[in-house]
Order: sequence, then structure tokens, then C-alpha cells
Amino acid sequence: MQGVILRGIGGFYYAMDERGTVHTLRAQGKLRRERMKPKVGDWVELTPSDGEEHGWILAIQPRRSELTRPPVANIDVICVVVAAATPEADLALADRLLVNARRAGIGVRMAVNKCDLDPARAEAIARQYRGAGVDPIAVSAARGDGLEALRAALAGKVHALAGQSGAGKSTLVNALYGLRVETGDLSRRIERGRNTTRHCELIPVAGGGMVLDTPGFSLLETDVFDPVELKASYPEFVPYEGKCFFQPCYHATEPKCAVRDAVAAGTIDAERHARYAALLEETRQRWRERYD
Ligand SMILES: Nc1nc2c(ncn2[C@@H]2O[C@H](COP(=O)(O)OP(=O)(O)OP(=O)(O)O)[C@@H](O)[C@H]2O)c(=O)[nH]1
Ligand SMILES: [Mg+2]
Ligand SMILES: [Zn+2]
Repeated sequence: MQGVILRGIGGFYYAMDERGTVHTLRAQGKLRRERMKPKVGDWVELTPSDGEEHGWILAIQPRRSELTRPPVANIDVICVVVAAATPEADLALADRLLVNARRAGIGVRMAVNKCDLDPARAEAIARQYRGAGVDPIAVSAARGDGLEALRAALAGKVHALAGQSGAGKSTLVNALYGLRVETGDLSRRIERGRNTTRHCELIPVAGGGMVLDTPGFSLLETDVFDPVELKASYPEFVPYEGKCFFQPCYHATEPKCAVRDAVAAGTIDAERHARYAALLEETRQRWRERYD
């Protein structure tokens, strides 16, 4: 029997079969020996519990896509959620999420939430990402703005909401789909010193798609890869590729760089480019140290 893993906690997995029945499962010893750890989103071959406490995951189907942070498989689209206010948006974190998703072959979108609190800031953030292939949408989970457009953009897809803790991912999931996953106010979060959402959970929604609420985080390293590949994750640079004086050009500090000219002309957002240059430096550093 086939099923898709919706949730995994403490060595137990909950997988839904074709008929919508959810099975409690553990991974067979063979998988553990092969270090094949099932992930939320995995399609698995399973045997139902048959009256026992749990059934078994026998095999994991080949993955269409895979990420480590958040730890999910077979996601079609990652929607990066940033807040227009409280907490202040960490756009370097958003950029890293986008880079990791693109490198994993996953589609990307962006929702600038809490536009009710600071519409001007929401618009300013969205503007930075207009050329970045994410079609940023200003939304308010609290007031309902933009939800129709966001729902339409994600319809029928297996999509994850990811981003900073407190940006409002869980509140958005609830507002988009009429659900009641746990959300948390910011003061309680600081008291507890941890995220409100602590596990990834895949939820089937009307229209054939599935939504995945993920725990927020504050730090994220990109994968280790050859720094020359980084620019490929910035769609706004693509029209200028091959037009720089130096070949290859990293579009960071080189003179006579077509991308830097576009930044100076205001065609490419300067802040996003500055964050790119910083991330490039870090990627270079990690690439040099990769054998340490
Ligand atoms: N004003 C306003 N507040 C919002 C909006 N969306 C969420 N919030 C508030 O922001 C706080 C955090 O929301 P959550 O949905 O728990 O945030 P999260 O991103 O899921 O956080 P983690 O699970 O810790 O990663 C809550 O107090 C929400 O009520 C919004 O559109 N406007
Ligand atoms: Mg949450
Ligand atoms: Zn260049």
C-alpha cells in the first residue's frame, strides 16, 4: 500500500493512503540501517498496523525534490513568508531560503504578511523582489488582504510556508484554508524561548493541493557549493549574463559589470544586490573550507 507522510514525531510517522486513512508507522530496520530517514512529504510503501500499535514503512519512493531546512520531500513550491513588521523582516534569511529552494529545483513564491501593520514597508519589501521570480504578494492574515491571490497562486500544489519565526506562517495557513493550527503571540514566544510550530505538518486542502506549515528559524546556512553557481539563483541577473567585461563575472565587485550597472541605474534592487554580495563572500569562504 502507498501513502504520503504527513507528520513525523519521535520515530513515529503518520501517513495517509489513497482512501484518506491515516496510518501510524515506524520505519523498518532495513531503512534505518541504510540511513534512509523518511521525511514529511515522502511517498512510502507501507503495511498497515493490522490491530498492532503501528504499521511499517517498507520503502521510500524516489524523491522529486528534497530540502534539509525545512526537512521536507516532494514539495512543489516554497512560499517564503516575511513580515512587514514585528518581527522586522530578515531578508538575508529570505534570500537564503530562496537560494536553497531554487538549487533543489523547487518553485518559489513570496508573501509579505502583516501589511495591515505597515503597508509602506510591505510595498518596499515586495518591490525588492519584483524581478526575483517570486511574484511577491502583500497579504494580511489578520485582515484578509491578498489571500485570494495567494490561494490562487498556490492552488493544487504541494506547498510549504517557510521563514522567520513569528512572521505569521501558521496564522496564514489558518486564514487561507480555514484551519486551526497553533499560532503564538510574540510575548509568549519570548517567554518560552522557542517556536510556536515545532513540527512540519502536511495538510491536504480543498482543490487537491497540500499545505505544509513549518517551524520558523532565525539562522540558515546555504548548502556548500561552487560560488560561481550562486548568481544562477538570482533571476534578475539573468538578462545581463554574458554582457560583463570579465568572463565569468560574479557580478559582485568587478568593474564594467552589467549587473552592477543595472543596480546603479535602479533596475536591480540595490539592497538585494548588497545581500547577494555578502552571501557570495560567505559561499566562497565555505567553499574554501569544504575539506576541513
Ligand atoms: N497584525 C497582524 N498580526 C499577525 C498577522 N499574521 C500573524 N500575526 C500575528 O503574529 C504572531 C505570530 O504568528 P504565527 O502564525 O504563530 O507565526 P509563525 O510564523 O507560525 O511562527 P513560528 O511557528 O514560531 O515559526 C501572532 O501573534 C499572530 O496573531 C497579520 O497579518 N497581521
Ligand atoms: Mg507557526
Ligand atoms: Zn557582472
